[in-house]
Amino acid sequence: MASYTNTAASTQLMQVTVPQGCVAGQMLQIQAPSGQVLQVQIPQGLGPGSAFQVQVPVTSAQQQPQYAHPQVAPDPMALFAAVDTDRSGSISDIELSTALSTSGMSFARKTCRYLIGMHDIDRSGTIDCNEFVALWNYLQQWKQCFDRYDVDKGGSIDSRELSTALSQFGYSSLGQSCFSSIMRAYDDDKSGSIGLDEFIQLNCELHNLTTTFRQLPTDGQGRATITYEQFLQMTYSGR
Ligand SMILES: [Ca+2]
Ligand SMILES: [Ca+2]
Ligand SMILES: [Ca+2]
Repeated sequence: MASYTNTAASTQLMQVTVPQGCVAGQMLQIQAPSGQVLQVQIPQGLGPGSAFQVQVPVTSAQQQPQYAHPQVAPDPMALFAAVDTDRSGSISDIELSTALSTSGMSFARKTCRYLIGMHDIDRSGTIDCNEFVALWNYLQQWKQCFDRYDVDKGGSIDSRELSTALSQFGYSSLGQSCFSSIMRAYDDDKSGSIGLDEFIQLNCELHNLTTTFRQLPTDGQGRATITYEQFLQMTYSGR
């Protein structure tokens, strides 16, 4: 399934073939030559049998630099119990924010609400223990993906790192001004770079908007003619 090309002393390109039954945007688990298990997102426009390349570490996990955040992830069940202090069996967006910050991840309330909406299976407006475990696993996959593109290990994704990430996710045709607009739109705290919460929100919404656009009839060169109403509808439904 994989072949390798050396690009630098510590990383190399690994070719990944999309397995049957998988679709663009889905996360795949791959094993790097270093033995590390990584999560990669299938780029837009690719289906089963298509191949794409990802940059992977060649050094072993033991030789990797230490990250700012703890490497030993806490048990999500214990974390849930610690945050659900009134033992109601569910946690709100504020409590989710606390749970994440306890484990070294500072998440904006907006992203906490977004994550709750995505994992609130019974539509109660809050997250129960089972929903939290699913949410936690989802976050861990994004954290691994984020760390891979945070090349300087500074804990945030700068414009160069984001450009590499989006290009490898299949958004290679974005012009500079479009790219800058996206970066500005998701840099909620105006830090000039993209944090993990901003990175998740950016990728989920960009994926949804792209999927919505691809459903429109196009002229074969990626151009679609849409009405004002269609434009508003696709923008808001994709967020
Ligand atoms: Ca719920
Ligand atoms: Ca960085
Ligand atoms: Ca930011």
